[in-house]
Amino acid sequence: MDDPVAMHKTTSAAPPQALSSDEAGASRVSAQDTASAFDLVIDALKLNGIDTIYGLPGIPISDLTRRAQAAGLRVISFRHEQSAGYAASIAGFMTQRPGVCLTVSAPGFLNALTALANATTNCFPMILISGSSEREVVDLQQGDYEEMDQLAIAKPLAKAAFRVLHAEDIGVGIARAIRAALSGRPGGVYLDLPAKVFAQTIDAAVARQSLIEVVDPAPRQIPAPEAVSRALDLLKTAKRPLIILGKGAAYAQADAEVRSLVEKTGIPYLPMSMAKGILPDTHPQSAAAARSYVLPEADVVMIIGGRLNWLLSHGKGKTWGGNSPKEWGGQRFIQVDISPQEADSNVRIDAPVVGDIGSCVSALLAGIDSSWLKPPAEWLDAVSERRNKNIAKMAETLGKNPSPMNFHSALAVVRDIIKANPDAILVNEGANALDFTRSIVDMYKPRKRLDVGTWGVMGVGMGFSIAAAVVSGQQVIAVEGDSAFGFSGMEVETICRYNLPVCVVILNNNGVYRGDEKNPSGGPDPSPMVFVKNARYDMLMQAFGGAGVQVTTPAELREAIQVAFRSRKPTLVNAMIDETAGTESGRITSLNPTAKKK
Ligand code: OXT
Ligand code: ADP
Ligand code: MG
Repeated sequence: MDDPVAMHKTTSAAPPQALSSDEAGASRVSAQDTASAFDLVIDALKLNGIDTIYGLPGIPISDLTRRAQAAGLRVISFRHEQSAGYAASIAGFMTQRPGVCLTVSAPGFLNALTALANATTNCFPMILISGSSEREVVDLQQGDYEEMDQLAIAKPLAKAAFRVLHAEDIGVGIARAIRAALSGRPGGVYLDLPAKVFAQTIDAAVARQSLIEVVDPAPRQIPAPEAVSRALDLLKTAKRPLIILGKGAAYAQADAEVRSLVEKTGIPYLPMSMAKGILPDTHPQSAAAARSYVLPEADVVMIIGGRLNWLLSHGKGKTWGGNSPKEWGGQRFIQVDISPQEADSNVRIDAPVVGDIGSCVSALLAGIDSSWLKPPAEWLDAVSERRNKNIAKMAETLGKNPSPMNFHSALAVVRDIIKANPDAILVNEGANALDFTRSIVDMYKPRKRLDVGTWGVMGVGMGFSIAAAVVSGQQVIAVEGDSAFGFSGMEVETICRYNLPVCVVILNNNGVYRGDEKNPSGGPDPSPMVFVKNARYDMLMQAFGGAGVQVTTPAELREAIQVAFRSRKPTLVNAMIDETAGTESGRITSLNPTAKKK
């Protein structure tokens, strides 16, 4: 960039008034003698390759959104900050650049905070920038407009949190935020910008000097050679090896290396939900359909970019062949991760390989030559047999056409659609709507499946869909439980406003998990688990000019999605599902306290 800071003639320290886009555009190109804090924020972001802001305007950041748009940044304005935050976080996951979310003070900040915490939990790089109130008034608790000590509140939920008090420090603040979000294990970063900062202007030459273009924000981390040898030595001893790919492996964008490692070793692999598609789910080495067989049976497990958290039953207990929830199944583990603290979090890791996945997998590959012995045929055959059995069972179920339509018959359609459109991005949330989609719909390319992640959080659907469409330009299909959709449903207006190629498919079973529950007291209120029966979510999309279709059969569903994909028009397909088809909490019923008691 020739002139990172657009300079302005500003005679007072008052915040610049709202600019028409003409004025704002002109002010950015003409050489002036001072720069405003707004311009410093915009130019610092641009200088670092950030081209989109996801946010919701208001005091004190409205002008920042206007000026950012005038300066050529894409500003996607949402109806609720939580969706903007989720959008930013998933943009970070998809692009390896921190997604930026911009909000107003206290309530706006808090609305986005769930998304920031979710980003940190999921290792997504994101920066939440919030305007805030006057420091001295906040600190004396004198009741300022939207008063809140935001920095203190953000700290425990973010990977890092910073505040900038002087315009001269904006460049440093944004540079630190970018480095914190991207380096090592990625995460959510909070940047506090009090309204007073926006009122500041500084000398343009000083401003120019203050900006930092972050060099190598996510440095490669090369694993120690002895760690690589230790891992390979352990892998060589395996009779029943297994590779588990987590979403860190998807984030790392080392797709060719990961594929090569899997294929050269010949080891069966299990993709975690958002790692589906790093290799196509139809790959002969995929053990996804033999999950409950391979986990307890494997003797050496190599985890690449995944954690032994609840989704992997903490590496022990029945899932892994232990007799009690705490008992270790006897597996030996290799863990490839950028975080040196991750190993031993749940069970002993015999061979930690610490570094970025690209470097680690390349180093492992360097130690695997043509003399490498493939796993014993006995193991491969046993995995294949189990897998083929489950796939055949699934094919039988998917071949049925029950009336009313159920999860399987509806998702058989989505499965075909993704197969025919492997570049489409699948966003997925719900309970049954999530779990059935994960096992039924095969993914063919990396980073095409975006879902509820580590927290199993509802509400990501529309934010993820919007960012996925904005970042990639690809068609998005969001498969949503009706409850899940409700958390961010108003964002269909945002989808229509930006005319994004998003097709929302609601698997509408009239409730949370199922729609047939009754009030146990016999009173007039409905059960807490159900919604208005046969709700017309499709009309919500129509209200904003999108296409809304209600369907009751797989044939109608197929037609509706195909039309949406052809037209790329915002579409909501309200797919009516048998309200008795779901199970409590989908596949994680056992996590309910009553089930645990039993
Ligand atoms: O090996 P076995 O035999 O076991 O078989 C497995 C695979 O081998 C096999 N499989 C296959 N077979 C054939 N072919 C293929 N291709 C194939 N692939 C796999 O299938 C089985 C299952 O495979 P899977 O899934 O891999 O294995 P398993 O054992 O299930 O894996 C375990 C887990 C833990 C890894 C997995 O289950 C998982 O990833 N689970 C994620 C669960 C999750 O996160 N759920 C979301 C949260 S639930 C709940 O909390 C909800 N809430 C509360 C709430 C939340 N979450 N957030 C907020 C902000 N507020 C409140 C709410 C409100 S869900 C919810 C709404 C629900 O209602 P909706 O209307 O939205 O949704 P519906 O339920 O549809 O009504
Ligand atoms: P999943 O839910 O798919 O199992 P997790 O979110 O639990 O995945 O784990 C992702 C892991 O990937 C984290 O431990 C994180 O430190 C790691 N990770 C993220 N990016 C990289 C990278 N570029 N290189 C190595 N490890 C990474
Ligand atoms: Mg439902």
